[in-house]
Amino acid sequence: MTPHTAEKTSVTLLGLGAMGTALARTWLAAGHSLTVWNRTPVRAAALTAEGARAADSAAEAVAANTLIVVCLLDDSSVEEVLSGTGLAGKDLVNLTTSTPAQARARAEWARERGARYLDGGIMAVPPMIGVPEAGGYVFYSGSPELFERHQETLGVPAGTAYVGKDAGFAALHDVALLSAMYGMFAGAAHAFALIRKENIDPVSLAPLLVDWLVAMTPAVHQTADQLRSGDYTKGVVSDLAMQVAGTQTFLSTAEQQGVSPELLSPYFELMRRRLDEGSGEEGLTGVVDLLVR
Ligand code: FVH
Repeated sequence: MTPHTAEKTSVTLLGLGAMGTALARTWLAAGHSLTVWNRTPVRAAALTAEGARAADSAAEAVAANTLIVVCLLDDSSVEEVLSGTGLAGKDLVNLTTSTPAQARARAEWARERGARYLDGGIMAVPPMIGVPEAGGYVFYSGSPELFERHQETLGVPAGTAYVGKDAGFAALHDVALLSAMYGMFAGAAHAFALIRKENIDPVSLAPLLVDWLVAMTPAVHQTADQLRSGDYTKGVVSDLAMQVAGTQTFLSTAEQQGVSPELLSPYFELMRRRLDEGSGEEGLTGVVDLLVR
């Protein structure tokens, strides 16, 4: 059994990068006994001053507690670090960003070594950790029993969202949300590029951009509803035929402003392809099907 201090689960944390250090501080502040290990030992020094115990090796850190949290750079560093440790009987929670396939393989790898496994996808940057009002949370998937057993401890650094038994689902949700974020940032980059050579203060454009993006994002619910029902014309206000006709205005404006259309063009090409399939009365949902190979 994992030892407890005042009913709080003791935690072992492997990996003290920016994220690992932020996680560690929240468990220490909440009164959890914490054993840490990092490849570069100096990163543990500040935490030992705050009450953590620094192990001399990953194997020693894993031996110290039942709950083992891993937050390393990537999946190959996880394998490297855990390979020499005794995982039998351990509750392994892997918060390292990975692909769904890597997460599923790591779950099987852990099972073969006698460990229970939960995978996590962190929807936060380090300053959001331990700050509930910042809205950060972590997707978890894998063993439901493990999630239930450790939900309280895992909820100390950030909110928790369990998304299923399939160990790959946390990574899949993580990557899906971050991919959408990059699309949004790409759009904002194009918008700023359009005004870059004009006498328009980017700081004055920023709140306009934010408000517009916030006003538009509820359309995601309509997309989801259409994907579920299969009716891509349901509730459409701005149809694809109109939107494709409008793309020329965006491309001409980019050209006139001396801005590359390379971020917009791939999306516009997909809209055109869907229109050419005879889907002019739909909105933009059909693009999803064009992407799925
Ligand atoms: N920081 C962020 O904004 C994002 C937010 C969302 C989630 N990510 C993921 O969290 C994982 C850890 O990220 P991090 O920010 O802590 O990353 P670094 O500060 O670069 O620290 C990396 C740690 O990994 C250790 N490490 C790397 N390679 C190895 C290895 N081969 N063997 C053992 N340890 C290794 C590194 O150790 P050291 O360089 O200090 O010796 C750090 O502890 C990550 O998956 C993000 O995608 C963060």
